[in-house]
Amino acid sequence: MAPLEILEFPDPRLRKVAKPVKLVDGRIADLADQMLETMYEAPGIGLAASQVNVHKRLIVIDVSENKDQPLILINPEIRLSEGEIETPEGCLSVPGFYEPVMRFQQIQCDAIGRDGEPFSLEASDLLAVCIQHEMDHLEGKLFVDYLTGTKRQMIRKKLQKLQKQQA
Ligand code: GNR
Ligand code: NI
Repeated sequence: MAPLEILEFPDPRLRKVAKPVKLVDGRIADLADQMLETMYEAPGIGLAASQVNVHKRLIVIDVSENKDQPLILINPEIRLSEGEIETPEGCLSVPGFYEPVMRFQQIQCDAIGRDGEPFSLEASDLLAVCIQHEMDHLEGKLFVDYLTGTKRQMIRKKLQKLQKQQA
């Protein structure tokens, strides 16, 4: 199975707000599996459906060392959040750039799994950061939005130049 194409900043499609998944059916499960494959191949520790141009509230994550703990979160909601943590973040849609971003250090979230069953998850540190990063994608938000305008423009110019060379 070929990996899905990942949209890159400043593609305006990354700015769309994703819609809730109404029914977790086989097609959604297949999409989640394809997204995991795309994420592992990239490689990355998370991927939001928005990044593969599917504007539905679905994210996949694996922060484990051995890449053997895939998480699929459908319609994720953060219920509780506490503390602060600053981590250098990267993004498959902003390739090659890493900048520190402030996030909640610990969160509790509710989501629906690949099997259609609701579940809750407590997360801290990198997993918590990754969930927040992916949930931002569902709102059309990117980590570069937390940087200064100057830095964001510099990144945009560099990426646009690379994208023109590849076209
Ligand atoms: O692969 C990724 N690494 C990463 C590192 C720090 C904080 C967040 C991330 S998510 C990113 C993959 C991605 O772009 N997900 O949307
Ligand atoms: Ni990202």
